[in-house]
Amino acid sequence: RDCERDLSRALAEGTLAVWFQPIFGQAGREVAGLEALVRWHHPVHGWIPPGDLIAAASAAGLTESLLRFILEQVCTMMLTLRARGLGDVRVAMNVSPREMAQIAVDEIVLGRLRALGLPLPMLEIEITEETALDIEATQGKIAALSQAGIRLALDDFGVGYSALASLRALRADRIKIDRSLVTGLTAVDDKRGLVQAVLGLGRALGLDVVAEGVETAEDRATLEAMGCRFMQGYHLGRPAPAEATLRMMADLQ
Ligand code: G
Ligand code: G
Ligand code: MN
Ligand code: NA
Repeated sequence: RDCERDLSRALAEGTLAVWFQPIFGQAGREVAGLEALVRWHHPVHGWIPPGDLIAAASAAGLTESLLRFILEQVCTMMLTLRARGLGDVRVAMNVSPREMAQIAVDEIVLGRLRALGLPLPMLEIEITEETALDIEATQGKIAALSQAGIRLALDDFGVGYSALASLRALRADRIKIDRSLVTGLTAVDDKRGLVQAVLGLGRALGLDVVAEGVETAEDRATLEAMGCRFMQGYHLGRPAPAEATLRMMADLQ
């Protein structure tokens, strides 16, 4: 695709958007966090998947600009939440292995939050095992973020192959169980067994566990009965623009 010029224009004009999906705590009764998800509606090609967007940004030398753009939207959301007395709501941002390896994510993130007077533990960075395994390029940055107080979540947990080692190396605060293990777990014994095992792992290590991909009331009830506190998925709330997300949160209060 020759989206690269369009991407630099979209960055300049701000036509890219960051949407937010709620992460519920207390088994679905309160919004404990929001996950920022980038969205780009290209005038000709339509919705561009985030993975393609990030690849196009890299090819165009715009990786850092894109990260800074997304971070800015995330910071705006954090400032708004604080202004509304919702400073306990954590905001999570995905950082891909390539972004973590290629740019000074630690300096950029810490610099921006400090400049805006935002509490560092209000931001969570979601990384995957792949990032954790690329130790040489990423370990120093991850440690700097974590030591400064930024939270770390290990995303897509349960589909990689050395997940347990990553958890230790990263000192993650949170595990997000990949939705392939969660969606439909009520009817599938081995999914339920795996989710139960990850919940036990979280308890043993003192880590919060989030179940992603909760698509039905039935799966939500099953997860609640299993003692899962944090849930995310289309059944509970879809990704939406900032204003719609804030309205949804106000309606819940
Ligand atoms: O939002 P959606 O379900 O289409 O996301 C698809 C993939 O893109 C997921 O793996 C998600 O983590 C990733 N993604 C979404 N938004 C961002 C972002 O802002 N930055 C990075 N690096 N990845 C993102
Ligand atoms: O890799 P990561 O977990 O960051 O991916 C998040 C992606 O999952 C987002 O693109 C989001 O739109 C999508 N998503 C969120 N909730 C659900 C859900 O309940 N079902 C499905 N199929 N996708 C979901
Ligand atoms: Mn994620
Ligand atoms: Na995930």
